[in-house]
Amino acid sequence: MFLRWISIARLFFFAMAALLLASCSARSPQAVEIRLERSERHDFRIVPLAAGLEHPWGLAFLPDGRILVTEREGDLRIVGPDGLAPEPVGGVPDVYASGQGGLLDVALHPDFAANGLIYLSYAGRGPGGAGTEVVRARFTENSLKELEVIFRQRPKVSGGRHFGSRLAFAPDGTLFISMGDRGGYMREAQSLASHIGTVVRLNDDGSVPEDNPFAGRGGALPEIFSYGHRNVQGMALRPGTDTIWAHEHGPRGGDEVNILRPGRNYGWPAITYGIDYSGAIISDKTAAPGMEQPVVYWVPSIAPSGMDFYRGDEFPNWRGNLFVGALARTHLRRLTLEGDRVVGEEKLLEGLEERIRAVKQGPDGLLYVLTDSPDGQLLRLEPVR
Ligand SMILES: [Ca+2]
Repeated sequence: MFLRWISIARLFFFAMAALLLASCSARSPQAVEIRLERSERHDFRIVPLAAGLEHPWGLAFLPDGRILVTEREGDLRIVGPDGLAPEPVGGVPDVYASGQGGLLDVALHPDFAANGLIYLSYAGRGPGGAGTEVVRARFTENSLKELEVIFRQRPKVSGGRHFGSRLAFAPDGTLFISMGDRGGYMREAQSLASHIGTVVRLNDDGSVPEDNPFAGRGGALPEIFSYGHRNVQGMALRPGTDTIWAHEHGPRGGDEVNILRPGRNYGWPAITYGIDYSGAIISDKTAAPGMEQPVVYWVPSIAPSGMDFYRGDEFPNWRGNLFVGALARTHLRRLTLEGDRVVGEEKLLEGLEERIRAVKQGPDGLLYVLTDSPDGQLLRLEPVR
């Protein structure tokens, strides 16, 4: 009798433990199985590091091995070796979490190990509506201190579309911030009197670099580096150069990868390879004098978000390749480059059927990917040898 009670108690214990595990599974990395993938140049496995992330958007690698992940609704979370920190990072500013707006990218200062500075891009409220902003803060004891907003897109306008926004540091220490045309304001992308539809370049404290292309020119906002952009949600420094590449969403068709050069006009909406969602013609031109052509464009759209160049040792046959996340056609796109030309493309992760929001190489030479959903995941791609 006594033994029977023991076994019933034991059964009860295991049942409760199973229930507890199940209830935790929303944030348990074990919730998703490891998958093996074959591809043209490397076989790899997809290892889930964290699940249950609410529309994760951007990621950054801390020197201690932990990973910062933004969630669009406004939380900044830390993924450690054994999963997520139980509490989000404190001190994150209030964001305009509506439509495509919210907490967007995160980047560490190039000298983070010494100064602890991090940067967040987000949609912020203000007179007129909302606009892309960037805050700089000191990251200490899992909290943000000494917050300082170093950039506010001018003007703020109504609507919840096309905020961009990615952050990228150039080798000279300047910070690039990408934005969008805010949806209903596409004509503004051709104006130098507004930040709408531009990429801006700032010093790390938010001041304007003296050598910015429009600094000192009357009628132009001095922060602007390039303009004529529709909605830039991917930016990365090409290794071995001082040049930042970007991609942007087209309308229906016409997503582009561009090489950002100072003062250049990337054409939106005067030239485009896409048409309006309604089928209406936005422009009958795909090229015009004084406007840049993309390195590559996609019709139909793949809805690109996040990008990085592979420069590590773990996937030697991917070295120099450009990786782009695709939201609409749910894959990770690998582009082979020769010089500035795209000579090959391959779709990875199609079997996941997940929108890919971000991709970044980690300091360990592995590739990290965020999936965009209310139950988003942080995945790591590891080579199978
Ligand atoms: Ca263009």
